[in-house]
Amino acid sequence: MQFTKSIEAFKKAQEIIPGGVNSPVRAFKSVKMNPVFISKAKGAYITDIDGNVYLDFVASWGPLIFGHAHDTILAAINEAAQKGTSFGAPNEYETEMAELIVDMVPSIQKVRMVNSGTEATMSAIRLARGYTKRECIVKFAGNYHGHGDSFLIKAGSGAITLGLPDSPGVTSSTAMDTLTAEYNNLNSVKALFQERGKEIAAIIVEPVAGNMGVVVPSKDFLQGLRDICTQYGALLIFDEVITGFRLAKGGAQEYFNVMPDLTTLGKIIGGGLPVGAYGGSKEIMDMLAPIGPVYQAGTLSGNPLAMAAGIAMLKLIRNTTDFHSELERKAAKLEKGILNNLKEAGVNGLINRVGSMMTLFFTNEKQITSYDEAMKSDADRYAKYFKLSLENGIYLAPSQYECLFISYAHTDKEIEDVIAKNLEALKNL
Ligand code: HOZ
Repeated sequence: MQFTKSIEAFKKAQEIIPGGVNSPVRAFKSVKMNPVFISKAKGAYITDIDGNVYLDFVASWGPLIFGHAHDTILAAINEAAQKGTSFGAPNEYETEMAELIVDMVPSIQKVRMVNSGTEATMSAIRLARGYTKRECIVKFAGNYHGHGDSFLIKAGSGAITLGLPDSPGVTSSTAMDTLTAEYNNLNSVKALFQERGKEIAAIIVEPVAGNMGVVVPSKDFLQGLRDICTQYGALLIFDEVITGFRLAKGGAQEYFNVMPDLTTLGKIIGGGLPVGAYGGSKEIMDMLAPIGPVYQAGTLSGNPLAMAAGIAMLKLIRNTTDFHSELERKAAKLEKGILNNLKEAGVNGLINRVGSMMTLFFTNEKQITSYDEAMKSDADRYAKYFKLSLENGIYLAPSQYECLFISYAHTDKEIEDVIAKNLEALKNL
């Protein structure tokens, strides 16, 4: 495989864009490669500017759950674009989108649209603070909620990938209001509440962690968080930017049957366009301006193109009766195939998976249930595996600490092909 044009493009980009990228993890630093520049994508495949075609398991970090450039979503965007690209004024797309979200996500009665998952989480904790009149939040080591200041404390995703889980530029007073607990460890949460329960506005959690690699919540963890929040009068925020609509029509809250007070959404509800949202009960959401005192705004919020794409996406999900069962079936098939391959190749590793999100960890650990355990993985081995996979025409996340996403566009034949190529890569590590 030739990467000549991507190498040139990266050189040029680095001169005028910090690190040559607009989001750090894209730079392929942790996999020690030159990033590939993408020219186009359709269905389950993406193509780089050298003409290399890859079977894609990143799916723009999750949202393209029906594959790239789906005809129905393209038609919706095209139709909306003919009528104008931005109004900065109320439009009926927004109400239709809100109706779909309220209908599908069990705990949401009212929802506010924003432009990214980061905006959604930043706004959700402001709302939680305004509602409870308390200042601290609890987050979990290795969870990632976008790049808002309050969340760049022991953060996952690109922050772990680059070894920068705490960022300079976050003031010490902001950092002091973020208390960190251990994922899957209710005692670590209880200890924080016993000491500072009256100051804690909210717990924010990825109901399935997807930014330290996939880490599955233990049976009692999410319900335990619900109980602690109820006991202390704090709000429970599920960051469903990844899990929303992916694990079930109603996201992780439906999948695990645990209801948060606030939910943050992103990615999938834009059908690949920039979008985010946060929602909850009428009582809490009505604290927002213009009804209530908590301020949050945005010219592009509820943008007609993003709404049209998101509406088309949510309708596709809602109307495809075998959607989640098919994702589950294909993902289970891939998981089983890779686990057999690990044995056959004699490589130490394990897979964490919930529904269509999974991570193959190269590790000697028996299980990965927390940030500390995830950090013991062999990121160098992943880098080698990534390179071999890429050269075999398989596009994986360029970091050990991200997810592999199955989409409805992946066929059984493609999954079988990937399993065969995976064995080859594992044997060559
Ligand atoms: N883990 C991030 C999304 N959940 C990766 C996307 C990015 O940082 O660009």
